[in-house]
Amino acid sequence: MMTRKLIAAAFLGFIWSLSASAQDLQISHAWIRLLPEQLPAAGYFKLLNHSGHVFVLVGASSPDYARAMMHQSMTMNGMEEMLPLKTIIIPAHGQISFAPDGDHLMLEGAKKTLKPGETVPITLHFSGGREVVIRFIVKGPAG
Ligand SMILES: [Cu+2]
Repeated sequence: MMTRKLIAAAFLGFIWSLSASAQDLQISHAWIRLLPEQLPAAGYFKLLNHSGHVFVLVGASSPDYARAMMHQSMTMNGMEEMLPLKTIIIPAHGQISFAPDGDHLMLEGAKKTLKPGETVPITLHFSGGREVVIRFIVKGPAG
């Protein structure tokens, strides 16, 4: 009897934390910069963590692109380099931003022709299996 109550309480707590998590993450300024020819597009956004726990971003995906990778831009020996990012930690009550010349989502293999003004759904994957889907607005090369 006691055990069953504990399991029920744990289960409800699990459900609560899942639903609370989705509201705890606030994503804004989500946009994609298209580049000419077959060049990959770049995805940018701001993510605020309103919760008291750490979130770990582990990847991204989109039905409109074959691949969505997390990259970091940096200058090494005067050359622009991009390094893959495996995980990004968002501290409790912290924030991260993917912005031009910094971290970005590298979107390769567009599955259809996208035009400025359209939106593209991108799923952000967090450790623990949590996912958040955001619609990114498509902009031209000038941003
Ligand atoms: Cu890149």
